[in-house]
Order: sequence, then structure tokens, then C-alpha cells
Amino acid sequence: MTRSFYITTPIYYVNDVPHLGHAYTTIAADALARYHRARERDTYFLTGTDEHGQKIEEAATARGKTPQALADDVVERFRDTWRVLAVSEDDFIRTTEARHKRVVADMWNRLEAAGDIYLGRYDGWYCVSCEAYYAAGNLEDGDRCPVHKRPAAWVSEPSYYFRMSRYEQALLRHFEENPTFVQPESYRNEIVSFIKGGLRDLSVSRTTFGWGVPVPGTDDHVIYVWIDALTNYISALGDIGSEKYERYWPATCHLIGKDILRFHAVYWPCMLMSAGLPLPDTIYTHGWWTVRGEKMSKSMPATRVDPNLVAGDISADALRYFLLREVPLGLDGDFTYEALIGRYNADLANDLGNLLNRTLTMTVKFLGGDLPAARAELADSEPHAGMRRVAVDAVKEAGDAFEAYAPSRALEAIWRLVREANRYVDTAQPWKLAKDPDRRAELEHTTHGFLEALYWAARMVAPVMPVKAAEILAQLGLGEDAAARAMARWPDASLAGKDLPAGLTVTKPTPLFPRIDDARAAELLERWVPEDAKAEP
Ligand code: ME8
Repeated sequence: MTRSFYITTPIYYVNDVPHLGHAYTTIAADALARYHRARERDTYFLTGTDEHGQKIEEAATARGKTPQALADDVVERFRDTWRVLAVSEDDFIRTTEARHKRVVADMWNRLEAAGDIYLGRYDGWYCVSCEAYYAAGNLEDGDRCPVHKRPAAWVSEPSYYFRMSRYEQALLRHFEENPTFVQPESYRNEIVSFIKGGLRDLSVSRTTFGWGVPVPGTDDHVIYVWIDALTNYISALGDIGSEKYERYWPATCHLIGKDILRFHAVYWPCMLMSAGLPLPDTIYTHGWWTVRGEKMSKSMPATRVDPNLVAGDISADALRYFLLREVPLGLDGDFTYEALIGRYNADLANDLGNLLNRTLTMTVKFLGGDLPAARAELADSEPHAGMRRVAVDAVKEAGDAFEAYAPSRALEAIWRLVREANRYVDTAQPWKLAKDPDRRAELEHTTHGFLEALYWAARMVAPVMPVKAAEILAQLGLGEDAAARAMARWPDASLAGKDLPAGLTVTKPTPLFPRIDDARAAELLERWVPEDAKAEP
């Protein structure tokens, strides 16, 4: 039996409402989970929220709320956004849940039992926005955090330490023996040189605020929020050793942004080694989106992109497609609404939308909507054989790309099929075939060919565009159950020419991606760019 596929997103802090960056990671993880489900792997997809720590406590105080009340409000914003964006998580973990806190305490006890916890003092810098300790030499202008450019706080308090230094060599060995532990390779190299620089013991408890999981056996220490947060990947499965834990741990992939690589690729594996637990297969690090060349920031309204608003106007699937197609998963990208609309018109309205429209229209017009069968005697002649070759290649290439965490490459392969199908229609000219009763077999064979291409394209884009894929299948005449079954299986290339279900009847198409003309684009920009950003010079 192939091993299960367990994929996670970071758990997001509840001091901020979901934005484009959160949506990106979650959509990418969702597409990968959906793909692996279609390969009939035992898939588990986890997301959730990170609700403890000083940052959340301070954000709650600033809003005159308790941290729990803040978390309870904001968690709904995340859940709602994931519904809007068609995210199909199997579980949503909150770090304030009892099931989580229990496993965090267990993890702590395991580190302690391994002799890896000792009491000391932390006298040093701490950036609350990063929830991270900083050595003075790593700050800028004396006291500024290099990530947030805001002053770090000087902290001086008793603290428990985790003997991370003890795992330096074992961790380096793990990287050597598992070349794909951190991907892409540039991030792997970065983290390996960081480890080679030497691992120091890590301060893992705080005493100057209270919003966290208590250190077992103490009443004044709370566990460092990253120790708490990372444990979510296990606590969501249940207690260590539980049935779900045995079924899904170790995770196949922690998908994360590059901002939190060190926590995942150094702290987490050291913790797991200390606790005697297996390490995840892969930490896949994606790049960073800027908006119009600027870092996303709450204080810069022009960089606030609300995924709910965009999805509401042009469909969640269009946003999902753009984010996964525009930039390869490991690279940085710049988001502009103009690029989004440009790609929507070119790839979705023109290529895919047009293929659906013209092929269904012709099927209705020339064959009364009845889906014809392929003709064996024509299969090996051109342009039919060429169409089939491209389709077969696309199934393989798109599959390989999804396996390799490369959804943008998968979409490129699928688009080669979509574009070839449009070309096939142009070359085969069904409107001419329809005029000649002697060419009926050719007409039927061609129609079957482009409809099967559409059928496969729909099933292959389903991980990225689950709603539109279902709509395409419905317009192809598949009932709801049949469409769901088709989307639950990746196309089998060996069935080319005989995969399209027989006996379906298509009706006149409804446009899936209505073109955004200049007037509509102006209207959308007006809605999407926040009021306060418009006032900026
Ligand atoms: O770090 N581009 O939570 P967080 C791409 N709670 N991705 C982005 C992004 C951007 N501009 N901005 C944010 C935390 N992200 C911790 C995680 S996990 C055990 C604890 C995404 O709310 C990206 O995935 O700050 C990044 O890693 C994550 O949001 C950070 O979310």
C-alpha cells in the first residue's frame, strides 16, 4: 500500500484577518491535497489557527478584548474565508483547544524526560511580531528587528531552555541522508549553512505574560508559543500513538512560507528527535508575494488584498488559478490586479472558457447535443492522433508536476492540452464536416476528440479549480454524482479515446468565465482598491 499523504499549512495568527498570503499557502495546500485524493491516496489536510502568545495577548488588549474573545472572533473569519475559497481541509486545529494543549504538555514532558530541559535565565532581545529571540548582532540600528523594522523588546526573566545544541550533528546528518527534507534546494542550502553556524540552546518558556500553555509542574511559566504552535501538526491527529497518529504521522509535507523556515526546519526536527518521534518527509517552502512591489502591511492599505472580495467578484477558482499559475511555488512573486485580470481574460475566458463554449455549441448544433463515440478507424489519422498524443502527454506531465509540488507546471501542461484542443477544432473544422453527410464519421470522431480533451482538462484542473471543473462536467452532461466521481479520479491515459462516458447529452453552454472588458475592469479596481489607498499620492 502507498503511504498516506498528510499535508499541513502553517496555523495562522489570529491578530490579523486572512489576507492574500494566508490564502496563497492554504490554496496551494488544498490543490495538492485534492490532487493526491484524486490519485486515491489516503490524504489528510490540516489547517488552523495559532492563538497563544504575547502577540495575541497584546493585540487583544489593544482591542479591549480577552485573547480568547479575539481568537473566537477571528477564527470565524478564517473558517469563512476557507469556505469562500473552496478549501477542503479535513481538520481545523485551534491551539486553545483542550486536545491540543494536552499534546503540548505531553511533548514538553517528553523533552524533559530526555534530559533536554533545564532552568536558566533569558536576558536578551525578543521581537513580539516574530515571536522570536534575537541576538544583538542580528538586529538593525541597535534594536530593530530585521523583519518588521520595529524595535525588539529587551527581556530579562527566568526561562526554561531546550538543549537544541545537542541535536546539531544529528540534524545535519538528517539533511545529508534526506536531500528532499527541505525543498526547494535553495532553502535547503540556506538552512544547512545556518545549522553549520552552530545551534544554541533555545529559551522555551516565558514568565512575563500568561497567555499560553502552562509549563507542566509550574505556575509561572508558559510554554514558548513556537513549541506550542509546531505541536499542532501532531495534536490535530490526537494523542501520540493514537490511531490517527499512526495512520498519518510523520507528515508528508509541511507547506510554509519562507518567513518561518527556521522554526520548521530546525526547532521542530530537534524537538521531534528529542521526543523520539519521526520527522516529516518534506518541508516545502514557498516564496513571498509582494503587492505592487511592496511588502504586505497593515499600515499600507494599497497592499491589502482581500481574497474574499476578489473571489466574490471573479470566482474563487479564478483567484486560485492565478495564484498557482502565475509563480512557481518556491519563488517570490508580485501581485497586481492588472496581471490577475490579464490572465483571467487570456487563460480562462479565452482558452478554457472558449473551448467549452465552442465545443458544446457545435455539439448541440451539429449532433443535437448527443455525445458521439470515437471511430476506431480514424484514431490513427491526423489531426486526431496528434490531439490524442498531446492529451496523453498532458496527463503524465501534469501528474508528475503535482507530485513534485509544482502546480504552476501542472497548469502549464494542462493548458498545452486546452490550447491544442482549440487548435484541433480549428484544423478539423467541424462546421465544414457537418455540411457533408459523407463525413459524418469524421464529425463524430472530432467531436468526441475535443469533448474528451475538455473532459480530461476539467478533471485535471479540478485540484486547482474544483468549482469550475464541476461546472464543466455538469455542462458535459454528467450528473452531480458522476461529476464528483470523475473529479475523484485522475485521468488514466491508457483510456484515451474511450474514457468519455457514453450516452451523455450536452446542452447549450453557459459561460464559465465571462470576459472582463475595460469598463468592468475599471469597476473591479474601484471596488478592490481600498478607499484609504486611493487617497495616497
Ligand atoms: O507565522 N506571501 O503565522 P502567520 C506568501 N502562526 N505567503 C505569506 C505572506 C506573503 N506575503 N504573508 C503570509 C505564523 N504568508 C505562525 C505559524 S506554524 C506552526 C505557526 C503565509 O499568521 C505564509 O505561509 O504570520 C507564512 O508562512 C504564513 O502566512 C505566516 O502566517
